[in-house]
Amino acid sequence: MTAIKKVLVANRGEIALRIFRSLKEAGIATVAVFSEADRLSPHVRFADEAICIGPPTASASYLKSQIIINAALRTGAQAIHPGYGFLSENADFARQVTNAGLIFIGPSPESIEIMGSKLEAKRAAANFGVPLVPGTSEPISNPDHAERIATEIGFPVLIKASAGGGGKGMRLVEHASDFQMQLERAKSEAMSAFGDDSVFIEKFVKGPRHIEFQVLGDQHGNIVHLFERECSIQRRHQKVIEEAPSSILSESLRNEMGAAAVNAARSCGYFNAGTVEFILDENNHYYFLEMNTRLQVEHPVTEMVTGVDLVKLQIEIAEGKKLPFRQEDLTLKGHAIEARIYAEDPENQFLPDIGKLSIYRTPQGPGIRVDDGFQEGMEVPYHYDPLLAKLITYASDRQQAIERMIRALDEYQVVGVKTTIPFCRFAVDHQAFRSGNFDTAFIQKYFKPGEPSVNLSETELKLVAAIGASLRSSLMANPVTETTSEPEVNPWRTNRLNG
Ligand code: MV4
Repeated sequence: MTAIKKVLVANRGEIALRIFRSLKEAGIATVAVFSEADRLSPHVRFADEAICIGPPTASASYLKSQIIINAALRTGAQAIHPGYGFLSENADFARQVTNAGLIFIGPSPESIEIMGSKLEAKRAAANFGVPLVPGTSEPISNPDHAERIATEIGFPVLIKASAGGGGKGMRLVEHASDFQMQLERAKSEAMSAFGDDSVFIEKFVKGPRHIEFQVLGDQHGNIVHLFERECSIQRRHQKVIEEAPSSILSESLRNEMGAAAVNAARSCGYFNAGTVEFILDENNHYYFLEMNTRLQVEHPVTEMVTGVDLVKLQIEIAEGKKLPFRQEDLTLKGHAIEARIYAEDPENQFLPDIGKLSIYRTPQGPGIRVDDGFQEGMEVPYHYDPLLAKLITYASDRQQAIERMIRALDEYQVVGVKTTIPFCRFAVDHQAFRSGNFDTAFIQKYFKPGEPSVNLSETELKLVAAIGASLRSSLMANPVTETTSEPEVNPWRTNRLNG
């Protein structure tokens, strides 16, 4: 057991702030690292100390493992929290951190390695009785043999890269006649993207739901699950809306899948926080897909419905403490929804929209949590993921959480960059979402880009533009401390889709 007194967070933006908050509550000193583009970012000011680690490009800063480890050693931090993205699922980084005498706040390098290989992950999970999609368990070596197996499984099949994940390096083959060509493409893509051309075949599950289970394990072999998150509302493998619990799971299916998730974690000797990803088919059969060996973007919905601070527990687990609860102590209460607000233009193929946040006001009030990394007046840097904020609403039931989300999205004021706020509003207000009857094809099915998603009146459009322009030129020079007149645009209307 090591009492951690100081932690370096090897990340930026909202997740760095999120981690600092739990560290501060635990009385642990905080160290931020930042690139030259992040000198003025909130995560830098929020930490007790901050160290510049290089130029804006991630590969020259947030991905520089040795520079980050040196920063920890120099500041006397005993541990590094990697957040998500960047170095979080890099087994070599976890190993280097440990070799430098520091604590990696996450799983062991071995667990990261097993789950980083989708084939190894499936093999490990299958050994622990976790259901898999029918498919091959070895990398394809003989193309003709592979085609025979695909035919036995039945088309359509997916060819997946073992080193891929999250939808990267996946190919759909609808007919046997396309198989050889798609196999070649999949292998060459996998080689150039991951330096590893191992691919495998799975039966294609049509219109699945994406359901993932949060797990926590300590270093004494105790593992529990903290129920599921429904993440079916995605666009090109980017999650848009997540919620907990899923409206489709019965109590018994939840318990069964939860036990399977714990077994998947056990199969690779897992400790710390992790996520076990399943797909659920039309007949409510579930299949293990992969395991993410990090804290996830959407972890707040789990925190809301379980009352557990996942980051606090990550730190305690890294210190060697035992889990403070058993499975039977954990219960679900209420319903939480998260909407990811990106600085992207839903009307223009979701291209990142970079600029200054001349107005930035977050919603407030009952059941609202905003995890963001921005303040009014800041520039959205173009070097990183354009996630502005995660807006989480919590209520006693799903219906109320939806109404609250719509209210909060309407209350959100962002001027200066285009955002996915109207798109999120469209999704949560959609009949298919409200009814709970949707799958991973939701956006493909219902969202028609090109149709204006913000339908303001002429007058409103002009006013928004005029206010934006005038604020852009004057706000930073003369910060507004008092308003003398009412804004002429009702902010409660600006994020609406249709009237
Ligand atoms: C699948 C699948 C259907 N059948 N595997 C996409 C992300 C990666 N984790 C695996 N993915 C899928 N794997 C089989 N055998 C459909 C998807 C998939 C998907 C999964 C979860 C959420 C959204 C998705 C969107 C498209 C495809």
